[in-house]
Amino acid sequence: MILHCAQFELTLTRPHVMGIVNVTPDSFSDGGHFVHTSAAVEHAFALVEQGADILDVGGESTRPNATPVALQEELDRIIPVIEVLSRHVKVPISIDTYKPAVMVEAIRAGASIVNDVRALQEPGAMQAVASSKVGVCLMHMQGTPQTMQIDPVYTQVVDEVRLFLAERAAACLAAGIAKERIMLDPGFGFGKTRAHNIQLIQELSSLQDLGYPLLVGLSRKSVLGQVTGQDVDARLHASVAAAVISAMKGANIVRVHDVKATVEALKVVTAIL
Ligand code: 7PJ
Repeated sequence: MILHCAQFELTLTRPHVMGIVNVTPDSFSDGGHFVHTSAAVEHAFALVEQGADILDVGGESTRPNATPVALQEELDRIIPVIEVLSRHVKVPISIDTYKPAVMVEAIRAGASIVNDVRALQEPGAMQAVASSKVGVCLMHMQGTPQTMQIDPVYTQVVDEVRLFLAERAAACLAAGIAKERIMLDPGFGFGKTRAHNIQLIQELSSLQDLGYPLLVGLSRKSVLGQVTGQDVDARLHASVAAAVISAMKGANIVRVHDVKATVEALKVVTAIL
């Protein structure tokens, strides 16, 4: 499977690692450490050194209950980082945003992938991606980050996630976005209980027949805390286990904080598979 994102072509014959670069003072993890451009850039360089295949730059936390960030503040955080990275690293830069104006500016600054937790549902978002050549990650979420964890309810979580992702992919195709530019993500922790998250990972393979690369983000998430009893800063081992099982269930890209550990673990997976 090949993913086209701007000038990049990723051959997804082995699981790829997307390293998380937070530029957010209130982020769920690494909060406050990478607020400044230079710190975020240094962190990103380190992740590439550790083997990251993609860098995912985010300026607004989407953790449950996070305060929304104003457009200009989000731009001020991420644009300088993307400008430097796109000139200095050889891997695609992804922008984690749902705001069309941020997508447009990030693409102008050199981003090659739009990673949208709202799956291009904001007015103007679809057009922002369609009028470029960047790749796009469509993620499933029930509700909004402010309310999504209050009481998520599904009749059949896997079927509902699959249907949503299929509909959003179809909308992208209709808007002129080539199939090779699209990847799908069930959205772990976004309006899902522990049981929903576990069932989605158990049945991840069933999303493969949609015909698109699958991206999985479980790194340091609360479901791993629920299973291990560990705080967010002590979920490395759980996160690596989750990345390994995701890859074995068919994930083509895993979105992680801990790149070095994940890259090594996935080399073992690839050698054995
Ligand atoms: C995800 C994301 C995810 C995609 C975040 C966190 C919350 N993008 N952005 N998938 N999670 N595609 O990292 O804990 O799971 S922010």
